[in-house]
Amino acid sequence: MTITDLSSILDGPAQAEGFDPGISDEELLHCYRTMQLVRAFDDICLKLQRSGRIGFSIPNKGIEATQVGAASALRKDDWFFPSYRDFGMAMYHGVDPTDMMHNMFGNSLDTARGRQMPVHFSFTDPIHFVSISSPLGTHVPQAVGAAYAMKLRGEDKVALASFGDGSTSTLGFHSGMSFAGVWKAPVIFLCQNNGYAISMPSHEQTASSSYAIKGKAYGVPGVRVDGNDLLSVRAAVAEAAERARAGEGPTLIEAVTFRMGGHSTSDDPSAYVPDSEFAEWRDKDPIDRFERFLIQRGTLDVAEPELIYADCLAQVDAASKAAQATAPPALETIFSDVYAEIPDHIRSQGQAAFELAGRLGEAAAGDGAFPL
Ligand SMILES: Cc1ncc(C[n+]2csc(CCOP(=O)(O)OP(=O)(O)O)c2C)c(N)n1
Repeated sequence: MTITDLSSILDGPAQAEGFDPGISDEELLHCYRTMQLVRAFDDICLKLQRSGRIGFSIPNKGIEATQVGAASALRKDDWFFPSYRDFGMAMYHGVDPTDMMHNMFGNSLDTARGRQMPVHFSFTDPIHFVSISSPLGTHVPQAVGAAYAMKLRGEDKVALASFGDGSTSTLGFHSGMSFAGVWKAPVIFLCQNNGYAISMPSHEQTASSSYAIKGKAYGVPGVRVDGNDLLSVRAAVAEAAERARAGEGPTLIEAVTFRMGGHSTSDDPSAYVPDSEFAEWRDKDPIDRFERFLIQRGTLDVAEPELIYADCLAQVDAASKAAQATAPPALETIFSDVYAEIPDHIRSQGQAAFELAGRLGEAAAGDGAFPL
């Protein structure tokens, strides 16, 4: 299905009797459940942060369809270069919420051993989910480089670089787009235009008529989609992936959406988002829209959404309890995972740190009790 500017499948063709989304019921339900799981994770992280058990979280409420729709159009062996808001992509491809909670608590089972910020996930299994970069836009050229390498190797994989509207003002965005256009790299640029970059509204971010149009200068086709319509996002990303795998190069997709919460748990959006804007987008809630579609076609029973959400909450709650019960990283992790063979001067610094911690009674090497 070809997506034209801001066309919506859910509000358009999907309304017709006998509409065939070309996706199995099982797959539709997996997308729906993943969106609910993202929301449950969000809700529980907010409570954990407000009750002082984690330091920080980044809400996703309102943009679940963009992430899950995009992930559902890609394969497990593709490469994801996500933004900090994209954990729905990992969940879609089977990353366990418990593994995510280990990151939220920065414990010894966190893939980054507590060295990253919360919500800055990285996974190598079951998908290539590259560690999230806090400096905006820096992952865009990385995705282009990875995509170009895959092309040189003759692989038919694609890379997805996902970022917000504010990130289009970074050098990484422009250099990445430029190289991708020249090299015809198999990369998909997904700009999640959620209206604000923290408190800066889109009209102060750019004088362009859209973000999608920015591709034109680099010879990269651009398209805007309804980011709160899972089917539209999925169709646009599927089309871009098909082009990329066929050697036709990159695509820039602008998904128009809205975050129905703060930028992070340190932010108060009521200071800069008018109430009327919140109300307008609440009516376009991506989960509700997809739910209505599934109920209308008989794929979901009216009683099921509540049960599914309760089940997701229970799953995330269990994940959070497991992560809280896991020991913090061991002291020596400060010195590990950088060198294949630890150089002598680092080794002796480590030794001095272990001795000092032991003398202060804070921790001994390996006991995981060092207050990181
Ligand atoms: C290079 C750089 N500049 C500024 C920041 C501070 N910062 C963190 S998030 C953010 C807003 C980003 O907005 P956007 O790219 O639209 O993504 P969103 O948070 O809306 O998903 C800013 C300015 C940063 N992390 N990196």
